[in-house]
Amino acid sequence: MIAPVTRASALEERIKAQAFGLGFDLAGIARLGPVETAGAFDDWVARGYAGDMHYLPRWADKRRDTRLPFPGTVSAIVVAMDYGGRSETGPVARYARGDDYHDVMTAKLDALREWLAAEVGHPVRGKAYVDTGPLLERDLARRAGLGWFGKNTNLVNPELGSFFFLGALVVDLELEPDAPFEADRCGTCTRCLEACPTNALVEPRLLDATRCISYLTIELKGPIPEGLREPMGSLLYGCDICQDVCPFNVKFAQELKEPAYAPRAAIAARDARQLARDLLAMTQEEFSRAFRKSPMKRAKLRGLKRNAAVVLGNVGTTEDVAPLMLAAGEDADQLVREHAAWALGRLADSVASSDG
Ligand code: B12
Ligand code: SF4
Ligand code: SF4
Repeated sequence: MIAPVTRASALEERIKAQAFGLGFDLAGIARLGPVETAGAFDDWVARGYAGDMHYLPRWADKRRDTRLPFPGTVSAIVVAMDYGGRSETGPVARYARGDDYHDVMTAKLDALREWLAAEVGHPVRGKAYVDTGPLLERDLARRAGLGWFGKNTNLVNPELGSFFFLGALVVDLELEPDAPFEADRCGTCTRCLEACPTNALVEPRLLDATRCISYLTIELKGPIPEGLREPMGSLLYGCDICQDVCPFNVKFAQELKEPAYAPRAAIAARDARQLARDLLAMTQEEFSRAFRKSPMKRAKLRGLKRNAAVVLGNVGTTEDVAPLMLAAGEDADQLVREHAAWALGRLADSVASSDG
């Protein structure tokens, strides 16, 4: 008879090989159970750092034990998929330039589950999670050995950096877990904390999301606090700064290989000013067509117009005054009008100071 560990490890190796074949860049296995860092999550919410992301504190109990989101499951196959940290920086964070990673990765994880059922010769109960449920994905990924919690809060892998998405397939099969990633490879480095333009990293591994440009440009539905508009600079959607400066990304960031994440036409080759002007002038129909399947739909057109106005206020020139005046006077949404008026004020100040 074959010893269970030998059988199991052989299956685990085949699962990982299949995951790599599907296009994932890292794969590991974790046993489901109580979440060691659930306290860190609760503290973070209690401090108000989740801001308006009211969906996060929901299902707090399920977040404390990874067996609860899908009862009957006992193991997770945790994967990471690179999105090309070597691509140039720009007004849209790299992760959001192409198709929505939730769709791309969920389809691949569903395919992995089908393959697994055929491989073990019986149906496998389980579910793919890519930001789609009460799972603390970074916690699960560390437990599966994929990396450590960097001081910028991202999961960092020693040979891939951090420009990757995470996902998990929870299953009802007992699988041999990988060793958790125990080391803290940040050492004395604090580059990410120093580089953050809004001081959102209040201490190592503690992010005040209400100050984070990613939150302000994507999740926040209302006005962007005035004091945080100028530090947004030319960032229209998301922010990669605390990852760009990370030595593990400087060294290991990859070229983009997944075609689904390639920038869509509306973004490719547009600089911040051009893209901001395009968005300010866009109708809902044009937006729906240009951003079909894009993660940028999350901010909705009104959120993107708000962000575009801030960007033009920060990096615009006299050429941008006319589109901003149109938005300030005629946009149907008060949110957009107010941000456009702010931007006009900023531009007037900068023209006055360059004249003086
Ligand atoms: C809410 C959310 C956000 C929020 C808040 C981010 C945050 N740092 O908390 C906002 C909108 C700001 C955001 C931004 C981004 N996000 Co986001 N986000 C999430 C989401 C949905 C939940 C994260 C969460 O629960 N945060 C609450 C905090 C407390 O949890 P945590 O950051 O995961 O931290 C855990 C550990 O670090 C640990 N921990 C924390 N502090 C401490 C301290 C000690 C001492 C110890 C031991 C442990 C510990 O415990 C925590 C709980 O397990 C996850 C998907 C998911 N379901 O997990 C994606 C996710 C984290 N985001 C992701 C990405 C790509 C981004 C951005 C890079 C996008 C961008 N370019 O703009 C930025 C990065 C900003 C940053 N510096 O984190 C990826 C991260 C991949 C990776 N390599 O880590 C995820 C996993 C989505 C995915 N499926 O790929 N995001
Ligand atoms: S994503 Fe940008 S704003 Fe948010 S913590 Fe990192 S550097 Fe700061
Ligand atoms: S920049 Fe430095 S401190 Fe921040 S995550 Fe990377 S290694 Fe860690």
